[in-house]
Amino acid sequence: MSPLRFKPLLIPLSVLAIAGTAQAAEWNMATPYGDASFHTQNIKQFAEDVAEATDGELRINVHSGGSLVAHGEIKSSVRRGTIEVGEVFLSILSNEDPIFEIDTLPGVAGSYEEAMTLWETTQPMIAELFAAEGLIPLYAVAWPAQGLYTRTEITDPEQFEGLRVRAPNINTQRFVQNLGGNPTETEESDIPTAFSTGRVDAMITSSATGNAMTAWDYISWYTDANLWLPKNLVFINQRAFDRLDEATQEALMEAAAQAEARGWQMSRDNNETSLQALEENGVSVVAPNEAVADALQTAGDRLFADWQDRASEEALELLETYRAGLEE
Ligand code: PCA
Repeated sequence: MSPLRFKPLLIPLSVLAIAGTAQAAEWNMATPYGDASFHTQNIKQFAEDVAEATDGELRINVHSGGSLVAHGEIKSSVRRGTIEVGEVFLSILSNEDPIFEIDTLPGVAGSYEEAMTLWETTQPMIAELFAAEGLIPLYAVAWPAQGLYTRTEITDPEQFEGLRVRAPNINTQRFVQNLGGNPTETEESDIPTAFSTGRVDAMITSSATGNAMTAWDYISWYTDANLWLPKNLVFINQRAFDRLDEATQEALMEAAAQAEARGWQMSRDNNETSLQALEENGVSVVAPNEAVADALQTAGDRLFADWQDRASEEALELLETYRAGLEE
C-alpha cells in the first residue's frame, strides 16, 4: 500500500485553532458489583450517555463485578491512574476517615430523602478528601435500606448469640458484634459460596442484593429492619479529567448528574421489585418484633457512640448541620 494513499487534508490553521486539542479518550472503569446490580446497570447507561454526548470523544469501558480490579484495590488503582474511573461502596473507606461511614450508622438517615440530604451535606468534605489524593467524585447512589437475612425467623434477640453473619463493611461487622453475633466481611459476589460452604448462617444487606444474589437459595426470612441506606461512589482520576477538552469535561459532568438522579430512582424502584421477588420466591419478608427492634436499637446506639468517638470535629459538625437541616 502506498504511503501516499492517506494524504493529509489541508486544513486552514484557523479551523485547527477552533478544534482545540480534542483527542478521543478511552477510559477503563472498575466496579465491585455484578451485572444484576442496578448500580452496574446505571453505570452502563452512564457510559453510553457519555459516549453519545461526546460523539465518541470519551469512551468508558465498564469492567463490572471486580473483574478488572478487586474492590479493595479500586480506589488506589484510580489514584495511580492505572484505571481512570472507579466505583466503591463508600463505607469500605472508613479506615481512612470515619466520614466515609456516616451512611452506615443507624438512626442518622432512614429514608431516601434523608439519605439524599446526608449526601448533599457531606459531599463537600468527601470531595475535599478525594481531591487531596488527585480524585474527583462524580456521583453517589444509595442502596435500599439494609436488613437481615436468616434461615429461620428471628423472634428473640437471643438468636443473635453466635449467629455467623455476613457483613459488607467494618461498621456492619461491629453492629453484628454488638448484637452478640460473629461477623464475617464478604464481598457481594462471594455470598453464595459463604452460605454453601457453611461459613455464614445469615447476612446483612439490602433487598436489592438479596434479590441479585438469589437469597432464596439459602435463606427463608428477611427482616426488613430499615437499618441505614449506604451509598456507592463513582469517582475519577483528576489528571485524566484535566486531559479532556472543556466540552468533553462538561458532557461528562452532565451525564454524571443524570446518573445520580436516575440511580436514586432506580434504587427506590429496585427496592420494590426486589421485595416482591423475594416474596415470590418463598422468602418471608417481615418487620422486626418489638424485642428484636429493641436489640437492634441498642446495638445501633453503641455503634453510633463508637463512631462519635472516632469521628473528626469536621464530621461531627456536618452531622449537626445535617440534623439541623432536617428540622427546618
Ligand atoms: N449491597 C452491597 C452493599 C450494600 C448492599 O445493599 C453488599 O451487600 O455488598
